[in-house]
Amino acid sequence: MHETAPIAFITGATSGIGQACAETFAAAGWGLVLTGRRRDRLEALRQRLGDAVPIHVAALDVTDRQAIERVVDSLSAPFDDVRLLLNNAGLALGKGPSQDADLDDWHAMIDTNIKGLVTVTRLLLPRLIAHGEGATIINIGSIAGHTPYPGGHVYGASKAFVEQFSYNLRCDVSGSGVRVTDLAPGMTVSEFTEVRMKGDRDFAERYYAGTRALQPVDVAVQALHVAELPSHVNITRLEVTPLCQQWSPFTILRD
Ligand code: NDP
Ligand code: 8X3
Repeated sequence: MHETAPIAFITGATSGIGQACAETFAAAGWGLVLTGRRRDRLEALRQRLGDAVPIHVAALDVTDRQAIERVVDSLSAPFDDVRLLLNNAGLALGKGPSQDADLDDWHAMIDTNIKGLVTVTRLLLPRLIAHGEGATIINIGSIAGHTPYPGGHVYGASKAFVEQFSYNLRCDVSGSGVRVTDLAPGMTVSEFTEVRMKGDRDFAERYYAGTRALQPVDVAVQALHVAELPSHVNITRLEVTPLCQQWSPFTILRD
């Protein structure tokens, strides 16, 4: 089984959606390259999943171009034959208005959600193209890339970038067999809100309280579905929200 396992390279595998993808893909027989900054969590995943499927872990900060180059260059068989790149690492920082935002937060979101994603993609593209038919890039976007909201500023804009980059990338790899999908979740219970609110766990608990938000595994099964579709099928964008999350009408300011 190990010899034939398709390989998924996952960024941000240490928590939330990325971790659920690691678990879901392992259960489906995929071999995994698991990355993220928290090495202890990567090791724990390797311990837990490594008996069933081949697992390679690499501590990786996607804002560090040289580190990505090192990780990609050091992949050896079977992990060098990447069938799926799951660009999941990402974060929001802050939810106040733009005029109060910390510029360092804005830059960190751009460095991670945009520059990190394009760097990992560019460096792994030759391997995906070499894999050919059936290879897939899933970029984790967000409903925030389509739907503006107060405090969404750079986070939402970074996810709009992810969507358009996915489409443009798909044009360029046309004919190579590589598929590209923008997988755009809505509200999902993870460490996302705690990170956004700089460790304010009470805020995060209140935010999810009384909802039936998506669980990370709900997104992971969508990713597995996209990756295991017949090789001639490309889902361009897949938006998934919990039933409890809905649009609002425009807000009208009156005199
Ligand atoms: P979590 O905070 O639970 O997970 C974020 C993951 O990204 C962690 O594994 C973290 O790993 C990793 N990460 C963050 N910064 C970096 C970095 N510089 N280098 C490498 N890895 C990094 O949040 P989610 O699971 O919810 O978020 C995953 C993705 O889903 C993100 O792109 C997010 O924008 C998106 N998303 C989330 C939604 C939600 O409601 N939760 C909805 C829509 C989209 P580590 O800290 O170990 O590096
Ligand atoms: C995260 C979803 O609505 O909190 O991408 O911005 S939202």
